[in-house]
Amino acid sequence: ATVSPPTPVATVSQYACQRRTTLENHNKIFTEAFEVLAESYEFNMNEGQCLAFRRAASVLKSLPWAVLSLGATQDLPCLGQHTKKVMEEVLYYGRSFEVDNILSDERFQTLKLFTSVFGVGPKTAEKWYCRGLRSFSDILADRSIHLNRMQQSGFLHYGDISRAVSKAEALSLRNIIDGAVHAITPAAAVALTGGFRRGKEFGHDVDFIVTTPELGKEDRLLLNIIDGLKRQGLLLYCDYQASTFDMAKLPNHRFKAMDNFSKCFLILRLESSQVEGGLHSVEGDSRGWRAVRVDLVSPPLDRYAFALMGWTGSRQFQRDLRRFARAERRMLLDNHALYDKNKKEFLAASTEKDIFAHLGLEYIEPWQRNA
Ligand code: DGT
Ligand code: MG
Repeated sequence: ATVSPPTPVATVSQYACQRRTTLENHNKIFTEAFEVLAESYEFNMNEGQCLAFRRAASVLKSLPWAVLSLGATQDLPCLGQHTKKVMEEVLYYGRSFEVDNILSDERFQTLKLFTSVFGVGPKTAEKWYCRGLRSFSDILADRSIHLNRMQQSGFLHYGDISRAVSKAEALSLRNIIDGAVHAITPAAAVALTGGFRRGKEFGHDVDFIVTTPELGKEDRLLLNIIDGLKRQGLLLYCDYQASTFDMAKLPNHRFKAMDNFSKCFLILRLESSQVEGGLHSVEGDSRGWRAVRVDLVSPPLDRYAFALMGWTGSRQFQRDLRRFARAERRMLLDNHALYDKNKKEFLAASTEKDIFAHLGLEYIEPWQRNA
């Protein structure tokens, strides 16, 4: 890796979908600081500032060189005054005092701890914090708190699901899902998506897309898979959501909303003996199994490319694809469809390459979408 910008410096796009971002991050010292700030703004419901720091981090992640001076950032997009001030501190002192203050702040630490539980978002965490709760034992001892089913499972399996999932574990899960799917119909297919498709070695969960060539059978397929996993004794938790997909609806460019495909959020039991090289978690291995978070989504086959694109991420890459489509092409993109507002028509796609081509973008490989 080079440590200074090559001359002349190629212009860097403000859109992540016009940059190639591998997992090799030469600017970790800055992007890790930005992530803390983004999270802190997220806890304070300041979406604008949160996104500004995520965008800045994403730009730095795409650089094939390390930033060694503020001067080197002069031509980079998405770096505002605040981000540059943080970079300056990191460059001169090796740390940002603003970030250090956040990291030692009791409210930040508590919200971070609470939101690390499956099923607990920033709002619930805030509510618990305001009641004076500071630890898991505070929460579990408070009789006035009602935990929903998801949160109960979150606490029950906390040790396992807060530990990273390895690629070997993800591949073993693919075999298990594959087996469950093919026991139902040999015509169905399973694809590993999310961070693992982008080449990550570890993830917080494992994401799969399952499809059947028979249109309209998506809900049935997922229910059958769930049933199969249950009969094998592998299902520790299941939140199934039937499809609410409406093919006439225009795509929603806002990223926050989840898509409307049939899906389920699961916690599965993974046996050590099924994973090449054993389980990633030391503690889990002595027990012989571990719990893992798995998401399955089942789009209709004609929407497969859009679903695959959306679920492959990264979040920042997908946000910018949608922003680019709207601002630069007058098109609306989401996990379901692409709509051209000029022509007033939907644009079909059977592969991700079709979607990039409709948008007039160079194709970016999944492993280059780690924005
Ligand atoms: P991980 O699991 O932490 O290693 O990283 P990813 O990239 O697999 O992230 P994950 O599992 O949270 O989500 C997988 C992809 O699904 C993500 O890259 C984008 C998409 N996705 C996740 N949550 C949302 C959401 O709330 N809205 C939308 N539109 N897409 C989402
Ligand atoms: Mg994931």
